Amino acid sequence: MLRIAVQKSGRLFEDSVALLRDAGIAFGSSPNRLLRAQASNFPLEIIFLRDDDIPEYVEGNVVDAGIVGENVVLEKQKTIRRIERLGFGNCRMSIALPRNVPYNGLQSLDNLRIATSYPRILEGFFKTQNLQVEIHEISGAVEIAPSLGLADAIFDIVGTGSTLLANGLREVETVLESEALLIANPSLAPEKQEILDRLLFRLQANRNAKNHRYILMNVPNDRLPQIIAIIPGMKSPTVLPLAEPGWSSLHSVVPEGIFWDVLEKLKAAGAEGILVVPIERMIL
Ligand code: PRT
Ligand code: ZN
Repeated sequence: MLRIAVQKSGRLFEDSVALLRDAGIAFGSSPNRLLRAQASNFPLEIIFLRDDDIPEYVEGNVVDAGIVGENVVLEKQKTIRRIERLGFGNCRMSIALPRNVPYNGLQSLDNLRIATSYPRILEGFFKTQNLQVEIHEISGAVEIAPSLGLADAIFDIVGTGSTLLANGLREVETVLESEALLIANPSLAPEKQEILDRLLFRLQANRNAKNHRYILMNVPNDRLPQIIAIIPGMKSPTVLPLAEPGWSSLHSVVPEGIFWDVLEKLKAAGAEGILVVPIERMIL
């Protein structure tokens, strides 16, 4: 049995639970009452924790794996293995100044007092810049520190930026971009590693499916070479004869990010009856 920690409540909770469910893992969850859930169809136990505790519990073998923001992983500096980037919980960590304070690059921050809940990341950043700042660690409501006179600037998580705006602050430097990560203990027993590999296989199949579209189209045979050249498929496309002589049906898989461009080119090159279909699961 593999034990995985996910956030008990908060910004990563829903996406973490959805990620496991999309991987076909069934478990009852009412995290407000229960702190653990047992999957009924996969050797997995889910433990619901505060996100800040997850890296330490993974390092200490209390759980085998966890889903947590990269920002927390970087701040906690625990010995863990990064397994996979999960594509949700995206945010950035930035330095912000009161709106009326002029900013002329990092030099403007020299010798300022900066409030943050992430002192280690901030310290690491300024070390690489060869600048001195005074870091004030506070555990929450960092964005009000400048207006209280506690600090000259802040370093915090930014999503849309509206919290900064509402507190009269402006983002002046992005220090890092973060997303949720799957992490694991560096020395899992082989049986546990095998379960983690099975989980990872499922997560990757889902992610590949989301990132691609299946396309089908009818093509006059004399245009086939030209049209095949347009398609950036996994391998070469499938070409099947149509009942109507001189025509073929062509099938392929196209990355999500470019399929509109590809469609336009295909149409211009003479493809007809183009269908774009979502993919349920995809194993490369
Ligand atoms: O209770 P627990 O300790 O588990 O949760 P928490 O309160 O420490 O964390 P939570 O649930 O707020 O965030 C969990 C993780 O989500 C963070 O560690 C990040 O990896 C990620 N994440 C993504 C964010 C945001 N987006 C985000 N916007 N975490 C926090 N915020 C804050 C931001 O600092 C601001 O105060 O949300 C507020 C709104 O942001 P704006 O910029 O959209 O206004
Ligand atoms: Zn937290």
